[in-house]
Formats: sequence, C-alpha cells, structure tokens
Amino acid sequence: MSSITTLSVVSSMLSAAVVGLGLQLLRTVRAYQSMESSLQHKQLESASTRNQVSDAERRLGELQRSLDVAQEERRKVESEQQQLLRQIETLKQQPRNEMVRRVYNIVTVGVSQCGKTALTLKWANPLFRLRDVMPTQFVKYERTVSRQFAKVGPIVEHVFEIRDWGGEHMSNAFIELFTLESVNGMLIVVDLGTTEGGPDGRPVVCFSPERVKQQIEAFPEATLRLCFNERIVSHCKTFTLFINKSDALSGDLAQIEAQALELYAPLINILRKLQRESGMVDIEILVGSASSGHNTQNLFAHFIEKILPPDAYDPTLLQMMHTVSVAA
Ligand SMILES: Nc1nc2c(ncn2[C@@H]2O[C@H](COP(=O)(O)OP(=O)(O)OP(=O)(O)O)[C@@H](O)[C@H]2O)c(=O)[nH]1
Ligand SMILES: [Mg+2]
Repeated sequence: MSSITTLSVVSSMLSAAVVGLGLQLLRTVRAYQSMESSLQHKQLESASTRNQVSDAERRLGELQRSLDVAQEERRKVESEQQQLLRQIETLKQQPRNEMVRRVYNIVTVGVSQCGKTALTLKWANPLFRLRDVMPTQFVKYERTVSRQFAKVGPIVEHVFEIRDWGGEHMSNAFIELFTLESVNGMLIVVDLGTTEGGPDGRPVVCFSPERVKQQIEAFPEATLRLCFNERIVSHCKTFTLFINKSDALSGDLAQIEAQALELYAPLINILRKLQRESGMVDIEILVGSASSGHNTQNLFAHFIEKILPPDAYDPTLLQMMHTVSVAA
C-alpha cells in the first residue's frame, strides 16, 4: 500500500472518530439539558410542596387553637354540670314543693252598692264585666302578687288577701279589724251616685249629693278613731279612701277629681286629723271608677308599694309596677 492510501485511510478513520465524538457530545448535551429541565421541574415541585406544608402547618395551628377553645368550653360545661348535679342533690335532700305563703290582709269597708266588689274584681281581672257583680255578704279574694324562686330553699308566694264585707255587714268588717292578727291595708270605698242597670245591662250612675252626705255620715269621727287605734296603726301600712264612680261627674279628669275631693272634704279632713294624732304613716285619697278603670290599677299599685317589702318583688311584678308608673 502506498503512503497516500495509508494517509487517506487514517484520515477517514479520524473523520469517523470526530463524527463519533461529535455525536457523543451531542447526546451528552441533550442528556444534560434533559437533566437540567427535570431538575427545574423537581425544584418547582419542591417549592409547591413547601407551600403546601406551610399551608398545612397554618391550618394545623388553627385547628389546634379551635381544639383548645373547644376543650376549654367542655371543661366549663362539665363544671356547670357538676354544679347542677350538686344542686339537684341538695334539692333532693329538701322537702319537695315546699312553698311558703306570706299573706297580707286588706280590709275593705263601705256602704252597700258603693263598688267595693267591682273594684276588687277589676283588679283581679281587668276584663271582668261590672254587670255581673252581685251584692256581697263576705268574700275573701286572694291574689298572688309575687312569687320568688330561690336557688336553695322554698318558693315564697306573697299573697294579698282582700276581705270584702258587704255594706249590709259593715259592722262585721269593723269587728274584724280588731280580731284579725294583722291588717296590712285598709280600704274605705265611697261613691258619688246611685247606680241603675242601663238598657244594655251596663250600670248607669247618677250623681247624688244625698248619697254623698249619707256616706259621710256613715263614717263618723268616733267610728274612724277606732280604726286608728295603736294596734292597727302598728301594722297597717296604708289607709286609703277611694272615691268611686267618678263617671257620675262631668269634666276632664282633673276637674272631676277636684269636685270629688271637695264633696268628700269633711271625711278627708277627719282622716287627716286622725292621721296626725295617731302617727299613721300613709293616707291616700284616690278618685276613680271601677266602671271606666280610672285609677283602679293605681289603687292596687299603691297597696303593693306600701305593703309589700322591697325585697319581695319578682320580675313580673317589677315590670307591672313600672308599666303602671309610666302610665300614671
Ligand atoms: N257606673 C258605675 N257603676 C259602678 C261603679 N262601681 C260599681 N258600679 C256598679 O255599682 C253596683 C254595686 O257595685 P258592687 O261592687 O256590687 O258594690 P259593693 O260595694 O260591693 O256592694 P255590696 O256588696 O252590696 O256592699 C254594681 O251594679 C256595679 O256594677 C263605677 O265606678 N261606675
Ligand atoms: Mg260587694
């Protein structure tokens, strides 16, 4: 073989080697590029995983806090439950349904047909119809004015007992004043006229100066003085005169009240005089009507205010007294 041929063989071998190397290099570059892209992909994946982890950690923190709150709530509920169970145990050891009644007596006096029963029933039930009232011999109306529930101890009921003597039996009412263990309130009812049933059954009242005079005479000073004796004054918290049937007079409420007070001035003067002499704390004079409802709620609100001890009010009574005082 000539040297030229040898050279050409070497040269072609070299070219083949270079081509091989080039191809090898190309493959290596491609492999490197592929690795680089997969690395970038992995880095992205890892960043997203890190985000997910921190998100999950944040949620875990929130859950942990909610769990702490829930556990605290559970501890509170359990402690309240324990407390209730202890109270139930204490209540079980006490006599069941124990109820204490505090009774406050109010005695009403007044001549026949002046409206004692109508007034009392109007208080017990404002929807009561006056035409249904019948003459009375003696009736005792009870009204629970307040009911107090204590956590421990009995339920205390405060009951007003209104002792309504018919006008025909007024002397018995006076006897009772001296025989009852305690009289907490005294109600004298007088009126301004005679009543007759109207065509629709509603009582129609006709102003009568004679009837006023008759009633002033029915309560002479000597008789009233007995009501202001030391024993009665010591427990009687209010002495109230209610001038009923204000619907017998005409004018606005202020004018009607002024007229009624003037008509009954002799009786009012005796009461004021006896109050001063006996040291009786409260005398109240009200003008009103069991028919129209004028001052009827105020009459009994006054008894409650004077007779019921301040710590004996339940929430319903407080609300009622507030309503009456706002309306007045
Ligand atoms: N128009 C009017 N009638 C009234 C009023 N109050 C009572 N009456 C009527 O007067 C009459 C007598 O009422 P009562 O409540 O029975 O009188 P009382 O004082 O209890 O009578 P006795 O039980 O007999 O002593 C009834 O017809 C009542 O409807 C009032 O304010 N106005
Ligand atoms: Mg009556």
